[in-house]
Amino acid sequence: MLLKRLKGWELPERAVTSESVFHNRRALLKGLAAGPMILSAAALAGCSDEASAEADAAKQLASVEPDPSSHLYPVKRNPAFADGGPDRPITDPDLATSYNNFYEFGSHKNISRAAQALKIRPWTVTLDGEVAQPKTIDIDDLLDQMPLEERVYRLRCVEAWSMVVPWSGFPLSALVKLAEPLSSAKYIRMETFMDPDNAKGQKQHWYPWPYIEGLSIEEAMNDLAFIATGIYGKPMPRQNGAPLRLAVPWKYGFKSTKSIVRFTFTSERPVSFWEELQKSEYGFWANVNPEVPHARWSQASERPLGGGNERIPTLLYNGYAEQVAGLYKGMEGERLFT
Ligand SMILES: Nc1nc2c(c(=O)[nH]1)N[C@H]1C(S)=C(S)[C@@H](COP(=O)(O)O)O[C@H]1N2
Ligand SMILES: [Mo]
Repeated sequence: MLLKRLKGWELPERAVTSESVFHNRRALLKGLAAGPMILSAAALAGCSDEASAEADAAKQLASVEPDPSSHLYPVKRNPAFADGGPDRPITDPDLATSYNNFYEFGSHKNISRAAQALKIRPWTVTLDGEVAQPKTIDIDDLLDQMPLEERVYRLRCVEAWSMVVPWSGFPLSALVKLAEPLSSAKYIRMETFMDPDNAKGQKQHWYPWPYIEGLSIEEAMNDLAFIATGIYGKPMPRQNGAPLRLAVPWKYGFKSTKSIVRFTFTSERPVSFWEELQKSEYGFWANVNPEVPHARWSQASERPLGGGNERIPTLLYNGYAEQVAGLYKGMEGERLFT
C-alpha cells in the first residue's frame, strides 16, 4: 500500500506563518534538509514510523498558539552585556533553536518539534517557601512588572558545545525582591512544569521529574543571574524554555533550567535533577572550569555551535570570573566545578 507521506514542504501555510512559530519553521525545514537522520530521530522519540512522525509534526505546528507576549519584543540591549566577547560571534538563531537539550521532550538534541506541544498559557509562577507571603503570579502580569532588557551571554554546556545568544528578560534579583524572602532563606529551588501528557519525556520514569535546579541567594542576587523570557528579539520559543527560563552563564548549561513554574525559598540546599540522577558526575555548584574535568571527559575546550569541528579554549567561570569569583571566596574546600 502506498501511504501518503506528509513532507515538510507540504505543510499548510497557516501552520507555519505565524510569528511565534518562525524559529520552529526554520528548524523544521533545516531538519528536513538534513535528511533521513532527523526522521529516524523523530521515530526514536516515540513514533512508530516516519509518516506518522511527519504528520505529528504537522499537527503540532498547526495547533501552536501565537505567543501573547510578542508585542513586548524586541527590548533594549543592556550595553554592559553587549556581546559574547572577542572572537565569539552570535550563534545562528536556526541552530540555537533547533539543537536543544530539553529532556522533558526527549533525551536527544532534536526536540524542537516535540516541544511545540508545551502549553505556555495559562502559565503562573509561584513564589513560596520562606517568604513574607507566598504569591502566584500570572506570567503576563509578571512580564508587565519586570524591567525587560536584552543581554548577550555565552552558554557552555557540560557536554562541551557552546553558543552565544541574545536573551531578553530581567535580572533574577528583581524576582527575588518581589518574593520578599525571609532572612532564613539561603537558597532558591526552581521547579519546571510537570505535564507528561504533552511532554512525553516525562513518561520516562527513570528520570527524577520534575526538573529541579537551585542557586544560593547570593548567586541569585548577582548581577549576571538572569531570567530569560525571549531570545533573538522574540518571545522564548518553546524548545528554549518558554515562557521563562534561567540564564546563569558562568555555570554549565544544565543549571539554566527551563519553563519554570515555581521558585521556592529555602534554608536547605536543594538537590538538582542531574545531581539526583548522577551525583558523582553532576554537583550542585557546577561552575565552569577548564582545569576540572568531567568524570568522563575533559572540559579544557569547547565546540561553538556552527563552527564545524573547531574547538576553542574554555575559560574559568566561562569568562565571567570578574563578576562571580567573589561569590565563592572561602568555599575552596567545596566541590565548586563539577
Ligand atoms: N527543564 C529543563 N531545563 C534544561 C534542560 C532540560 O533538559 N530540562 N537542559 C539543560 C541543558 S543540559 C542545557 S545545555 C540548556 C540548553 O538550553 P538551550 O536548549 O536553550 O540551548 O538547557 C538546560 N535547561
Ligand atoms: Mo547541557
